[in-house]
Amino acid sequence: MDSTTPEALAGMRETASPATLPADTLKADILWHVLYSLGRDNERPDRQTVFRALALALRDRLVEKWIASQRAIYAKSSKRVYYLSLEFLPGPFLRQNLIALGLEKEARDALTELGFTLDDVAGEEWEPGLGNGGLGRLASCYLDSMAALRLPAYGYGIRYAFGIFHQLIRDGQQVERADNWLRGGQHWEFERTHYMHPVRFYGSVREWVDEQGRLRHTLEGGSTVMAMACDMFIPGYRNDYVLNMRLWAAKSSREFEFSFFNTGDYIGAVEKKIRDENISMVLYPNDEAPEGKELRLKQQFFLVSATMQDIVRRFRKKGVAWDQFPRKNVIHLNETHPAVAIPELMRLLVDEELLPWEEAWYICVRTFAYTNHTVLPEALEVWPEELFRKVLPRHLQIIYEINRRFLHDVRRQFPHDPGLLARVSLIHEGEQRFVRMSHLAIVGSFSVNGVSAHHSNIIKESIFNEFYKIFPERFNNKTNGITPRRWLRQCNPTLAWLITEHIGTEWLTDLEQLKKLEPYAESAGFQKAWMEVRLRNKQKLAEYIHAKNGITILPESLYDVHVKRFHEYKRQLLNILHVITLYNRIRRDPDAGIVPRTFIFGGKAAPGYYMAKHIIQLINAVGYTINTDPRVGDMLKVVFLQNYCVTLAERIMPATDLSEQISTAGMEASGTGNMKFALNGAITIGTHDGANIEMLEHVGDENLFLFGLLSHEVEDLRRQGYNPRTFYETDSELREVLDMISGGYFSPGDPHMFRDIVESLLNHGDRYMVLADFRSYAYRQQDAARAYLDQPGWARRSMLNTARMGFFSSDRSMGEYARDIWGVEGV
Ligand code: OX2
Repeated sequence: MDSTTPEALAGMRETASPATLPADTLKADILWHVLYSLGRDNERPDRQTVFRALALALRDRLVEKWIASQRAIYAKSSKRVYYLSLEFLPGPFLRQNLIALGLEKEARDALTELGFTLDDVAGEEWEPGLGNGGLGRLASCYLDSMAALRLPAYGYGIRYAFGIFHQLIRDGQQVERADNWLRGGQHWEFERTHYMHPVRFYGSVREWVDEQGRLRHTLEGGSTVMAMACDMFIPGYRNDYVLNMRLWAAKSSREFEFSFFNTGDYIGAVEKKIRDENISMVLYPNDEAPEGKELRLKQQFFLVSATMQDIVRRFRKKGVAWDQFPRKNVIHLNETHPAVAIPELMRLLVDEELLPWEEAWYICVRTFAYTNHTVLPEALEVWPEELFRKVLPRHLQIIYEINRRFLHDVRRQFPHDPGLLARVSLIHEGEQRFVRMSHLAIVGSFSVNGVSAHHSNIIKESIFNEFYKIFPERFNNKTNGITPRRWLRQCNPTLAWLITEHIGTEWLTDLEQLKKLEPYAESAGFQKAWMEVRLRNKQKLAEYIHAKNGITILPESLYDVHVKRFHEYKRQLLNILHVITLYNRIRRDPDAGIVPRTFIFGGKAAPGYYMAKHIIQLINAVGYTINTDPRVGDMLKVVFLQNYCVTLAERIMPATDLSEQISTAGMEASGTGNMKFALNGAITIGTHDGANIEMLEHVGDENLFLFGLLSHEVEDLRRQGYNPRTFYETDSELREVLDMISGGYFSPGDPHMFRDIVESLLNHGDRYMVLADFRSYAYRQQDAARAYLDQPGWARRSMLNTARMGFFSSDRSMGEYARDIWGVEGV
């Protein structure tokens, strides 16, 4: 057998240990599940049925290991980590689970005997899109690494019935369709129908004095919804350790239904049920722009309340005093979305456990840790006080008390800065009052971290500078990472195998081992093999594009890829301005010697984000014009791939030459797509932003194309009064491009179609400094093209990118969190 094939790769089972259920019964198990779990004829099962049965057979193996892992955590009485996130973006599970369990080869064999291929069967899986983008995907990479490191950890989130919408492109525009990911059945999870926690909203607070003369608070009235646990398993890589991602689904409370039924209001009872279960119905599709809707606040508290009940239940089993709580538990807040956990723990301790406030607070601030993921002002979460009072009246009182005591301390520490109190207050005062969730999270946590060195510095120096002065010891950095199991081993099996052939398999759990590839960077033979693998990956993507978009692209062309959420700060617009520039150069001189390029775009825009959607439309319009212009031929192609998601990312990463990471400096907290591309051997063109800066330090500046303003230059320019028009007036190529867009060149049927975009640049201040960075971007793109012409040079750069990405493993990130923040070790 050809040793470079994925099949051969699947054959390596270097550290595999026997499952309790033997591997060689996989086929029999599949057939068993076809008949007994799915109720289908197992003589000729169809592909979907086989997929589901295989998933169930794997779940059997996962659950055994999960029970064993839970017992081990319990036996060691370990401190537990609770990772709370409103979003998880796990991607398809099948291949990942097969790899972790060491069962890829067995699965291929079993499926072959049943007349299927693994590729076909894996294609049947619909990924759970329970996140918007980077934040949710990071949470999933982290769970994978927590499992790899055998950490005593749990992921907690919401099982939305509808995840992030499915994106279609119709007439060049984004159209949203509901993502009914559960319609195919729930083969990976266990629904704990017997296992529910009540969650209470609304109502009013009654104050009373008990026999001991204590002031007590009791919530009266309100409405109760049940949270049902749904467990999904996250296996560690070949280590027999399995973690649990517990997602809560809303169920109507029985008592209520019965009381309605008894009074004969049947339809009323059903309506109530539907209203209650709406809580976990849909993920809000806004990335970095909180929606501020009541239902969203209810989702947040729903997750928090149910999870806290779980945590307290487990803690109580230990039978130790409450002051031991922080020694036994750490609760990590992924962004501020679950920050109402802080007042919720206070409520439990003060109102229910009757601890004195000071003691309760002491426990609280030793339990919580908070990760900030953004500095965009519009993304910092705030809630109108009125809404908060309506939904969570007791929690608002508690937040006020936290704030009163906090401001009292600040006043003592900084007596000569009266304005400071208003700036750090948990409440924004003004015509309307708002609860500032980031302030709550900082005041209530012992650790506050950013997600790249650059971002963590910005936090300390600007947005949270005053908190940094108050609590300097709380602030720290934990640079993001990605899991090499999914983002190299799984998505790029042939490259993974080539690497393994040369340096062994240790890189899978110790990514720094990739350094051992460096000596091969000069070897002509290895370069050739490397580029062959890459070309094959590019051919596969070309086939996919042909099938999906009907566009023929040259696999030898430079694949220049920009995939991520659409947001103005991510500057897909800057990219398309450059595309048009190249187009104009070709129009002027078809023999200009332009390096053939394929521009690939993908990403979703929030349904209500007008400008982002408009930019998607512009890209598609430009693509149509260029792809159908006979003067251009194979020199330039523009492709928009619809419905960017984890599954699609897995196809794209291995086939990319140039990775676009071009946010306005200071705006992208970290980025993680940047890491996935580079790990697969793409070269980055990017700004001095987020983790790009650390990537530069690791891969070296010959191997990465940096350009554009630095963060402080962006700020200086803004302060001095940035005038985008000067760039328009002085740069004739840029002017031509903008005139074409506003003049209807790409929208002949409706010449005004894209005027707003040009307006935003020229007459509305160009907030994201697209024009200021245009020329340096265009120059750097020329460098990239020139570098691509030297294929051996490109191969060397590509390999060095992969070889030097070890630092960006999520195993490293999780190791740092475990050691520096959580104080836990592997079980
Ligand atoms: C994203 C950030 O925009 C991105 O830079 C980062 O890599 C990712 O989180 C993971 O840390 N919502 N999404 C993000 O921040 C918020 C808020």
